[in-house]
Amino acid sequence: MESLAGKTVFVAGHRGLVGSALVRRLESEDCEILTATRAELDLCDQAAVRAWMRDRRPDAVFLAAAKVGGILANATYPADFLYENLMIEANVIEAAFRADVDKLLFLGSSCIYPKFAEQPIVEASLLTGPLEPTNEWYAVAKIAGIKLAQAYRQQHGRDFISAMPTNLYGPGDNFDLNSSHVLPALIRKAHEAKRGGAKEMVIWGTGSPRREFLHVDDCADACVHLMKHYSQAEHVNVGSGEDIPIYDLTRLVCDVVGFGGEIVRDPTKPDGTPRKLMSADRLRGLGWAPKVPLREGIAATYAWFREHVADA
Ligand code: GFB
Repeated sequence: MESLAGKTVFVAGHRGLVGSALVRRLESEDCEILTATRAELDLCDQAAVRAWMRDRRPDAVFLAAAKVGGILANATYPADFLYENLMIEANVIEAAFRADVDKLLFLGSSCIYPKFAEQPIVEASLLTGPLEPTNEWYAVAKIAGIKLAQAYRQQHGRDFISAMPTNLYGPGDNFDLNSSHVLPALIRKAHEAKRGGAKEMVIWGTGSPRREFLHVDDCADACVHLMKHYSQAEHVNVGSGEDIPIYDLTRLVCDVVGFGGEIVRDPTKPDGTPRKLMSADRLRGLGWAPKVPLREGIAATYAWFREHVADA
């Protein structure tokens, strides 16, 4: 699938962070974009997904629908994270097979890798060691998704591929302090501390874990690149190639937001995996590189937060 022009493309999960970025990105591809809200199509309902896919018969599918959340949400709702993600990916991948979809891209997550994987993490590290306990439920579901795509490729010759994005951020993110990932949480905390004239803001854990961040528009661009140019069984890491300690990230966010108070650590909250920097070599070898620098991406996301959340 060298071009998406004239194709019908289903973005599953188009209201989420990645799905909405995919829709923005696909608008310049001259394709017909199919979407379905949760009210129109429950992706956990096998019969409904089969019927929807049979009736629409898309040429390509981006499987960006998932139950997602930050470290606390993952640790608090293990059943939801495992069950919902297994159901969504099993239903969409199997229905895509039945409806003769030409190409499908499944989106996973960097948490599929072992907790103490050698850094930077190469794709071949999958299933070489124990997972990080705070998100093993989500990780197991995402590993099953990779294997499903590979199984349909092997047994039925389908061009189903997988991309593993690192920690993503950008417009449309979840800024709820209990369920969000770290970057939107820090933006909200710094903003509210500044607005409220607070002397300090609290971050979870020790601040020493390192994370890699990628703007979601870069992720969407990488996914379209893979859809057009990649057709192999092995999943592909999608990252920026750089990581940063959470404490330093907090200082960067505070600088962008304009909060000059103290940063206080809360060690009663989990750190999660100490580091998860993915190797970017494979994707770079396929001719793709990110465009959005971290500071610029944070500033744009802060502007979006102010307009759509804080001041809305
Ligand atoms: O982004 P995050 O929630 O998830 O947390 P993971 C990253 C790091 O930031 C952890 C710290 O060490 C947190 O303790 N942190 C500091 C905070 N302050 C905060 C805060 O206010 N909110 C949050 N949320 N974190 C997730 C997985 O892991 O990464 C998912 O649970 C998924 O399954 C996702 O894989 C990409 O990076 O630890």
